[in-house]
Amino acid sequence: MAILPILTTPDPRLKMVSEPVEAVTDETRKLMDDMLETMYDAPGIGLAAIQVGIAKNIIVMDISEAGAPAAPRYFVNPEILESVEEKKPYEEGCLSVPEYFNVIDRPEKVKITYLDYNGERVTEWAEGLYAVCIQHEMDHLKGILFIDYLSRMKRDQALRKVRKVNKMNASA
Ligand code: GNR
Ligand code: NI
Repeated sequence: MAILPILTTPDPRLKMVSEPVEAVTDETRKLMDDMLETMYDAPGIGLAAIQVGIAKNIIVMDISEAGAPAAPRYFVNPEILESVEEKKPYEEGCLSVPEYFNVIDRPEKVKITYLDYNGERVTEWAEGLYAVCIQHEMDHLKGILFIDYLSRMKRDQALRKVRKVNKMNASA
């Protein structure tokens, strides 16, 4: 296993549209293992492959509560089949936009289909934090960051914050 470097905005790779995976192979699973380790190390509750520079439709997630046993989830080629009309606000953050948080409205339930760690198809409804996180991660696969939903002013504020954090980390 390996901890991979996480890209931060304005890295242009974060705007790429990721490609479907042809089959879930041992190579796919190795990448997912490394992504999970990278996510736990960060720490974060989700990670899309493009955040480590790989433009493939792969996501890892663990939304279990602190202190609870680890509950990793793996998503290959996820698709949203249905979304409810009702939107719910949630304060989001992103490892690619370090130390910036803001509230985003998203559909409160989405029906998704994806391939799991073993390449088996799963189709289910996601709600609560699961719905927030899968939509945030699937946006990464399309090159979208949560700050793209904010006003120009708030997005610029986020970008300034990231630049400052990156500068501090570089000099530390
Ligand atoms: O760790 C993360 N926390 C989070 C909080 C609210 C909404 C979305 C997220 S995902 C984020 C990790 C990340 O950047 N995934 O792409
Ligand atoms: Ni993110």
